[in-house]
This record gives sequence, structure tokens and C-alpha cells, in this order.
Amino acid sequence: MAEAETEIDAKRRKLDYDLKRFKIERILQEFSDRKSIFLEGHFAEAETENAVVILEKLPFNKENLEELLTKSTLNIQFRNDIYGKYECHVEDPKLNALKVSVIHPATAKHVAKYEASQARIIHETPALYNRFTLPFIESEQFDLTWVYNILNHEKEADTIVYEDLGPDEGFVLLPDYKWNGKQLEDLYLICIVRRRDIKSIRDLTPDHVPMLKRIWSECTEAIKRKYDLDPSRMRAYFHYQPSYYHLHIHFSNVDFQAPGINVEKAHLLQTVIGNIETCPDYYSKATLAFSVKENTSLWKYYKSHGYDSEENGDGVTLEGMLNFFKWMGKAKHEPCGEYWQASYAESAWRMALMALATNPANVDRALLVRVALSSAFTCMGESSTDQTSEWKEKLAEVKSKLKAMLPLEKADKLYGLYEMHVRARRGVKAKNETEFVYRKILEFEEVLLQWEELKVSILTFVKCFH
Ligand code: M7G
Repeated sequence: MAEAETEIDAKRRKLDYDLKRFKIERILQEFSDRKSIFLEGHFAEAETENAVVILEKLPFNKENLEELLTKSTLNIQFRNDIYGKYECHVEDPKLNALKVSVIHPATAKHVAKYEASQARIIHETPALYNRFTLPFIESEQFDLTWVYNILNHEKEADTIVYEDLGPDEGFVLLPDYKWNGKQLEDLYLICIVRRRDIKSIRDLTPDHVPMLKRIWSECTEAIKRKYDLDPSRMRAYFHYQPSYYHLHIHFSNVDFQAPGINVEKAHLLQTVIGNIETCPDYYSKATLAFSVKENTSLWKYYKSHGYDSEENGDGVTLEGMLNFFKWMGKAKHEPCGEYWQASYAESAWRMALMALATNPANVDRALLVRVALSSAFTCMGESSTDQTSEWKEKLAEVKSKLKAMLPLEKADKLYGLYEMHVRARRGVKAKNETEFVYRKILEFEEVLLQWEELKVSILTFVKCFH
């Protein structure tokens, strides 16, 4: 089927990617072992647009080795006893081709993906996934147009090795961008599922197992048929985190040290199936570790929220816990208002009891109790709060204190509860019944505090007349 030309295609065709007109601005990364180099620059005709060009020397192709030897000349460098070293010039340039990948126009995220940068490991619990990774994926992921172009047969249709057109369980198998589709030594294919609602292995459930099993059996069969490579010579795996959040499986020759097969990134298809069969909610419960480069927005996002394994990756430090309990000790004694006698902790405890008395059919009672208890965090830090304060300063103070004392995940959960308390305290419109009921509890607590205050004033007043 002829491929429809998009606006970007037309532009690329015009430039024709003549490397003579590519101006290198920066070497992003270089691998002497993989014999590849990643460059950032621009084409002369599109000076304002960034491009990433990847040059890579190819593995030898066994089929044309003889031709390569007959069409080459040797220049001697040295001979020493029985040992000799030469430079070989291949006469036919076709036998010495480079693989070139071009990303144009490249976004800052593409540049970051190919730029050298130190790696970090994140141990992602389900809570961290929901709180940090998921919002990041939703707002920042790479565009998936190329994936949909393949699924719709608009691009690369002539390279498809195998496909199943079923809308729910179907998939497409084709050569990966990283492979030139020729020599088996670095065979690399990609299988893209048709359904669009599975972002990564995190979303996998027992419902997906039949599809995954068929992917394994049908793709390995198709690869055997086309390339004569046995299933036991194939490595089928997911990446976590992937670059593209549309479920896909990598198939590579097990002898090929493909990029991305390291333990902190690759998850074998068969192991993933086994995990789900042993524990149906494995991927929504497991802590998944992955590496992330320091220059990526995902790492920056985690870091800006306080994740740093050196400070709190392993969680609880004794000092942090002691400080936390010191503050809670203060909550037990410190009055929660200038004219009030009840302490922060007493008030929190009273509201927790009120929460217990609510009807669980209408509200999330456990959440109400937790939010009520978290109200005691107002005693943390130096800033004071009253009816008119905006609470911004207090929120920032409580957040940074909790993070300094507790493991990020715990701190984040407690802060979430406190935020809900503050929203109610500021009179922000309730989003649901539970928030509405919490606001009512808070109002009642304020009446009690004022009543206590009044009682003291009346008694003082009465004493004046004795
Ligand atoms: P990933 O795990 O999401 O990302 O895999 P990463 O391995 O790049 O970190 C996506 C896979 O899709 C990679 O193996 C890419 O080489 C491959 N790929 C990316 N693009 C843009 C294309 C494309 O346009 N066509 C094909 N066939 N493969 C692609």
C-alpha cells in the first residue's frame, strides 16, 4: 500500500538528509564498544530546528564476507615476528555502509534521551507510580504518532513480518528502528499491540495474559519462518520505563548485546506472564526498579519532589523518626489557638472521634479519621495560622518538614492528608461527600473550641464579681 505523505515527510524529503549539509553542534554520546556516536546539530536548510543524527557501524554480514575480502586492500602498520597489524580499505562502499538514524525536528526530550548523563535508580512503589510517574507520563510522554502510523498501515507497512488485526488482542510485528533488517547477528524486531489503553507493564492484568501468550507463540513462529531463528535463540522483553507508553515487546537475537537489555530496564515476556499467573495483581503491587538519566524530566520531577536515594531512598532514619515524634509531642501540649486551651493533638483526636461516628455508607470514614489526625501537623514549623491566613506558608513548611523526617512515600501520603485538611479549613468547595463531611466536622470542632473559649471568659468575668 502506498504511504500517504505527511507535512513532516514532505519537509524531510526536501532536506533529503544529506549529511554533507548537517552541521554538528554537539556530540551527545559516544560508545566505542557499540561503535556508534550520537550527534546534535541542524541541517543547513532548517537552521532553527534541532536534529539528532545517530551513526553506527554495522556487524559483519556473514553472507557477503567473501566479497568483502576480495574487494579490499591491506595497508601494513607493523609486523612483529608472527604478528601483523593492518588497516583494511574496503573498495566497494556498499560493503562498508553505516546505519544512520535521523530524528528531525528533535525536541529537547529527544536530545536528553540521547545525551550522556549519569544514571540513577528509582525504586518505584505503586504509590510512587501513582503520585509521580503516572502524572509525568500523562503530561510529558513522547508523541505516539509513529506507533499509530504503523498500526494504521500508514507507515512501514511493507516491512510487517506478522500481524493480527483483532482490535482487542491483535498486534503487529516488524523490524525495530534500531535494526537494518539484514544480518541476523543483531536481529531486532518490535511487536506493538493494537489496543491503546496499556501504557506499560504496570497496567498488565490477568486479562492480558492470553494476548501475551499468543504474542510469544505467534511472533516466535513468524520469526522462525522468516529468519530461521529458533524461539530459544530469541529474547522477548518489555522495557520499564519505556520511552513510548503504548505497550510493545522487543524481540532480539539472544547473542546480540542489544541496548536496553540490562537488569534495570528489561523484563522478559515469559517472566512477566509467570508473575501475573502467580499473583494476578503483581504489576499493580510490585516495587519496580528502573534507571533514569539525571538529565531527564522524569528524574528532575522525582528530585523536585524530594526523591533522592542518598537522603531517603531506604526510608526511615532514627533521627528523622525522633524528630517526627518530637513535633507530635509538641502537638500534644501546644494550644491550637491563641485563646484556646485545647492542644492541636486534642483537637485532632476529637475530630477523629467525630469521624468515627459518621455513617460509613456515605463517606470514606477511614480517610476522615486520617485527615482529622493529620490536622495536628499545623503545629509544625514557625509560621502561625488564623482564620484569615492563606495557609500557603504553612503548607510549604509542613511539606518540607515531613520530607526531611520521613521516607518520601510516607511523607507524601501524610502531606496529602494534611492538604485535604487545609482545603477544608480554607473553605474550598468540597469535591465529594467525604470532603463535605470533613468540613462539617471542622466547623463543629471550631464551635467547640469557641465554646471552651467563651466558658473561660465567662468564668473569668464571673470571678471579677466575687
Ligand atoms: P522503548 O522501550 O519505548 O524505548 O522502545 P527505547 O528502547 O527507545 O528506550 C521503543 C522501541 O521502538 C525502540 O526499540 C525503538 O528503536 C523503536 N522505534 C522507535 N521509533 C520512533 C520507531 C519507528 O518509527 N519505527 C520502528 N519500527 N521502530 C521504532
